[in-house]
Amino acid sequence: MKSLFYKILPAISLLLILALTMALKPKKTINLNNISLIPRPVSVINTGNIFSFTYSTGIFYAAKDNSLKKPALFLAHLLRPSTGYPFPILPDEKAPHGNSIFLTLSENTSLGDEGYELTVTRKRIILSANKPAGVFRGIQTLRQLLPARIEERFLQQGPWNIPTTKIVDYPSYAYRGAMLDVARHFFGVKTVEKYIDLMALYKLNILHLHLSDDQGWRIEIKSWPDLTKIGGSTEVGGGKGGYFTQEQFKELVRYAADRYITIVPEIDMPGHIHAALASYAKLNCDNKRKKLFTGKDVGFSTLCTHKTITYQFINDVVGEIAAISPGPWFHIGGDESHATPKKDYLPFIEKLQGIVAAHHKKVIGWDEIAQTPLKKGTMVQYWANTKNVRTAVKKGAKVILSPAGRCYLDMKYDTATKLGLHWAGYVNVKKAYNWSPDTLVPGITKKDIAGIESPLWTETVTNLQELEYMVFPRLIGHAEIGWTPQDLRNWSDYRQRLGKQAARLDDLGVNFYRSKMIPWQE
Ligand code: TNX
Repeated sequence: MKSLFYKILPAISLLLILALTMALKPKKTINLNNISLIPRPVSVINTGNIFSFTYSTGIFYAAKDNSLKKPALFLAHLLRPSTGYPFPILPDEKAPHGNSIFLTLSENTSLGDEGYELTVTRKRIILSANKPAGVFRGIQTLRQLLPARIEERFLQQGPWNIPTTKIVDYPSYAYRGAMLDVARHFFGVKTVEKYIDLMALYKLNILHLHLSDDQGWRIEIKSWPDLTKIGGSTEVGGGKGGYFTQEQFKELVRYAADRYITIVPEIDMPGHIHAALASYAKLNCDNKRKKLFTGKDVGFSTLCTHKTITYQFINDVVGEIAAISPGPWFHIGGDESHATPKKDYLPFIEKLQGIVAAHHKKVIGWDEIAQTPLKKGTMVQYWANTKNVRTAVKKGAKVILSPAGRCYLDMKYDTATKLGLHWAGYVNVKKAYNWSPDTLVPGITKKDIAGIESPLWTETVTNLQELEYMVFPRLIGHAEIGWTPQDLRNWSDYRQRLGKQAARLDDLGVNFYRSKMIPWQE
């Protein structure tokens, strides 16, 4: 007996040593709590392991779901440059074995149009949704689970580890937008595309383009060429302005659609229209062309609402833009028409809604339009007047919330901010984040609200760097307000997560404002 024990002693010791080293070897895990997901998902379960990309990781989608090729391509374009791995895209009926990413459409209608389920195990990533848009939103979550350097566009050092997890996620509000004023200062295709890219990362789905104002007309209208030739030739401060050709506009529409973002075009009427009045004499009541305007005043111009030609003009403009805007909406402006007598404003807006409907679009207008009868399906955008919002809801309209004191990206952060205005107060990062849409306007509840939108007016913003400085990080907070349920949001948790976005924003080359309220980790 004793001799047998001594015989197997070496084997026992070896086993003991093996067991010990295995127990002592640090387990490869990533604490999901150290990872910043914005917007915060509805449900995240940490399953305590890791998945790693390898040279042979492929992106698979079920061949019957050909609509997933687009999100698959987006994912491959994101992953290839920084990892240096080929990430082949392969249609495959069955979920493949081995290290792979699998995109699929499920019948889980509880996820809605943009929800998704993301399951990461040691071997596989499975991303499923009801609609391709949901898969695309889920890709943004996967992206944020990866190290920030994935965003670099040249080869980076691995490893590319992702914590294993199961995430179920969907948005609170269907309309989650940003508005860019390309009229006060013009911003070209490349700038707008970068803006769209950054919106996509935070799951926004609407880009509202403010295409005309007193200082500039920014979209080619073939039947009224002087609108851009003259009206597009300058901007605030007298710079050279610019405009989108219809081809360029279509390119933007496509670029946004590839990211499941809808463009809402706005032609602001009957006020904010001086650039058109400077382009065509016949649009003026006195038949005299106005001089171009390069200042910052608002509320002084109006269309001549009694002239027949005015409605011919509107019909042509709405028709040409509607024809190249696949989204359901056309924004008619309607704000600050101080130069239009009220008795003219009301019938004008009514008539305008009819013209837009004739071109098969639904109207969005700033909150002033609530004073007129509203066609079914019209949405009202709150920026200043809560009474208008309540009136709109009584008339059956849904509202988009853009409260200036919370959402206006052109408001200064604080007294030290050089750019921006402050008529609606200072909007620091906390003030921009720390509010709830469903309690903002007394009498208005969640069912009345389509969503929220953050406008960047550009009287003081002249280039991409300045744009990014005003927009980021405030827009990121708005993106979370639109997506994440109220009971999962609070400032102290959010500021930590926002701080961890710094490296990602740096790698994306974003000139964001380093608010002292945020513990940035660069
Ligand atoms: C108000 S918001 C405006 C814009 C200005 C902005 C400046 C709205 C509907 N009208 O015309 O650019 O304030 O903050």
